[in-house]
Amino acid sequence: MRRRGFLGALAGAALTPRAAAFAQGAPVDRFPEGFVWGVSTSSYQIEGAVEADGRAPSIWDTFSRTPGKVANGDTGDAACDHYNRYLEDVELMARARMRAYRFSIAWPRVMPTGEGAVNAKGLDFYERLVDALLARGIEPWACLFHWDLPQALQDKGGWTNRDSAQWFTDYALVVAGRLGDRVNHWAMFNEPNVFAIFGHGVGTHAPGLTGRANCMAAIHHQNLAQGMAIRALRGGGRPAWRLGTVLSVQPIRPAGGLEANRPAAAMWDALWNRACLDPLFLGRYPDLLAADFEPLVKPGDLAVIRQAVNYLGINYYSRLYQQPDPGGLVGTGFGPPPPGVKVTGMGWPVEPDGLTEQLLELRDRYRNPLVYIMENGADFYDWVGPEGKAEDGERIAFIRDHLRAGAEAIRQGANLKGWFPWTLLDNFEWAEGYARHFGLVQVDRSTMKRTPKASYHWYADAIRMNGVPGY
Ligand code: IFM
Repeated sequence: MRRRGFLGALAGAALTPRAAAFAQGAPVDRFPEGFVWGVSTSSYQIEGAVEADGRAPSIWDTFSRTPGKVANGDTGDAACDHYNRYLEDVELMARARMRAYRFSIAWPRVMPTGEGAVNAKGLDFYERLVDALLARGIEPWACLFHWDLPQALQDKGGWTNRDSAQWFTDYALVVAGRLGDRVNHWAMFNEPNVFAIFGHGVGTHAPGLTGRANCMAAIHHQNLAQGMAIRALRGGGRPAWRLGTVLSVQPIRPAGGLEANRPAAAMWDALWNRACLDPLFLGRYPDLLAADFEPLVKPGDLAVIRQAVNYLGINYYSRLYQQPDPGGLVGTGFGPPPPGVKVTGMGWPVEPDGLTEQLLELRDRYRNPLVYIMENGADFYDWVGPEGKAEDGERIAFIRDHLRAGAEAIRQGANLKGWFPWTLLDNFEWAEGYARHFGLVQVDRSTMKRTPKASYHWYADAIRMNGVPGY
């Protein structure tokens, strides 16, 4: 039903067994037994209800309400109203037989001033959510921080203040203390690198700080917080807990393939990829940034940061192309992708083989950690067809090709154990507001009605087959 178009052209041609399987809709790639099929979201992007039950403002409330910061003046005030509609959203996951859900906890719901007093009603919401997930056979994977820092902590310097590592550790213990009898999978952070770069260096995301020093401080203090929290959770925790973190890792290339752009690519790679991966797995910062981190790193910090995580979540979207830019954060800027490469609505190149490359690099450089794809997806225009179904063939092709790239990496020895597409619902895409659509499910902005897209049904097929269906 969802196979169409060019497959007709295959009719009569001599097919390889692989192409024949594809033409018949059989999975061309199967994943190992026990492969985890899930989906990811984040609190500020979907919850809404920003004033409900004692939640205090986060830096994203402040930022999005500042004129000119977010496209169309959008805010997360309503988002997808998931706070009130979570049962419907859990049902959507259950109907597709998703078996795991990575969501984030909003720190300002749980500890409105960031430290000290705990807001029981905030934790109650996550308890209701976790119970609903478990009742439908979906494993909750909780992420402790996906960018919505309590504004009260930002007023004390936020992640540029070294105390942030202790604030985070205390908060992590509170959340795990309440939910840890039901939640086993914990991610400390989501994309601390991206949060530091755009929120503290470039200034296009909350809290809107700029400059290299702020960016590096935010990176180091999140790294430290991660290490301290993992240590604290291990110390008083449960054996069933699986403690990890989630990083955005993308292969970096010189723009235009030019030799002259190679140093820029190396510098951006040091910042984007290595500044979080290297201290976690190798216990050091990259040489290219040594002078930046030197004033921040206190004796013992690197030993705290280097923790044996149970898993690494990685978010892969595309390769990044770099060239020199004297005005850039570290003297570099984004260059164009190779000519002819398709781009998504965000302008990001579609390069599934970059995922294989990335997974093999983790295999070779960091001793093949256990990896889950915690985000992978695309912003594409979609529409509701005559049958009332949201059609998004480009998204299906995107997910299909990335799943194949993941399967290829597994064949080559990568330790990839699960897949969480980004994302369940069309949501608040940070500085882009609601104009961008990454969801498997459409959300009508005036009624909040959920309409599963073709990609949702296709992904449900992938889960059922434990493989990559034809399309
Ligand atoms: O929406 C974001 C998410 O919050 C973090 N990773 C990238 C996604 C798409 O931009």
